[in-house]
Amino acid sequence: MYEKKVQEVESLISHQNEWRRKCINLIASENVMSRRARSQAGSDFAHRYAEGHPGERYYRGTNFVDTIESNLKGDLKMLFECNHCEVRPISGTNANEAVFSRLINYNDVVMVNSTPGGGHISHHRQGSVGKFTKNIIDFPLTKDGYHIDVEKTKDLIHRVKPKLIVLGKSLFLFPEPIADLVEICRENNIIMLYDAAHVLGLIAGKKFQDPLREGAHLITASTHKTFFGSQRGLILSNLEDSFWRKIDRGAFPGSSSNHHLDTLAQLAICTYEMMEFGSQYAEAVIANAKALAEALDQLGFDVAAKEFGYTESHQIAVNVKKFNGGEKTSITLELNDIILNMNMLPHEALSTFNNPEGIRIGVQEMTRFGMGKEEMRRIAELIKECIVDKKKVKEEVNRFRSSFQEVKYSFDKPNIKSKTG
Ligand code: DSN
Repeated sequence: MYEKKVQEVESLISHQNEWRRKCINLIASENVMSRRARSQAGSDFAHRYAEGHPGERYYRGTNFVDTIESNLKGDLKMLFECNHCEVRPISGTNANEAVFSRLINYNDVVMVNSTPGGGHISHHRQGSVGKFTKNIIDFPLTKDGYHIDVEKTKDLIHRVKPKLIVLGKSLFLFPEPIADLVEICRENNIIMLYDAAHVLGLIAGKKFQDPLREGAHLITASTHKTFFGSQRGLILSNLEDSFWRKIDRGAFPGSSSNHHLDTLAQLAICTYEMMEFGSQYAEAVIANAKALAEALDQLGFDVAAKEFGYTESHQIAVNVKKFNGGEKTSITLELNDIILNMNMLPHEALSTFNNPEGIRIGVQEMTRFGMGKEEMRRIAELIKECIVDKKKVKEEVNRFRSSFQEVKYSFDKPNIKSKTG
């Protein structure tokens, strides 16, 4: 009786696979895995448990995953040049929760990036930080809205005495002022956490700031935006062992029990791809983001932060108020197989969240499919034809995308078709 339901799910999956191969995906928080990483989904590890650490599990039968996990941790420590690495959080928010739950006591003051200023939902009142304290204070921003105002932040720190400051965000165009805030954090015993979810691959490729070297105490991240996947979380640190033990207990048993072993094995494959290709990839991503921003600007779009060169990451922010706002624009683009999200911009009030003035664009996925600056200029034209000229560009989008099907910056052998695409 329920087999039809199974067929329906199978059919939806197959439609998704087929459709997304034809789309230009510009969602800044996504990426694709290589065929070799993707094809490991559903291994026997998908059925298993491995609570605890390699070599000290609560279950038997974990020899193979123990080897993968301990090698992966060692290699991630090498990649990010740190003493501690936690790979068990199953998402970036889960990694944040592991840290927040061990560091924030009731009524502690925590400073974060505001939602319009780009801050992630897990940093806020309604998200993970809000479970532990309601004393959440936003960083003051400079006039352009895309940078923290360091002097005003220092004044505020003296007044509100935070226990923790959380740098890093979801609308993330420029590096954070870690080095400028290190001294004041040291003097006031403030813990500095850097949420690197969006820029982890750029950091791994050594093309963005290096948070631990600049003085952050902890990095949390998801592993599938500018990093190559799979969809999981990480915590990295150079802090002393006694402090790290708290974070370790936050990850397990604090915020997870089993940690999804098949995606762990995929993360290992993706990490080795990043170690091999991360530098070239990160360079191409940033060059592409700048090229797309410049092309959109030249075509009449109101691209944010022009005076700062638009971006130093994989992202661009565009104010589309004159095209009826972010919601309408993103829907029109989706109807033409260009996928991105509406986004609040720094000057907007929280009440605009349903139809903010902005859209956020990320180039990391199309870069992974091998696109370069020339293709970025073509994407800008397609967006302009769709939004300004009100033309239907879906067929042209599909035709253009058909030449970019192989996942580059990987050990995949070209021209071998996979079942899942
Ligand atoms: N909310 C996601 C984003 O930045 O798109 C991350 O969790």
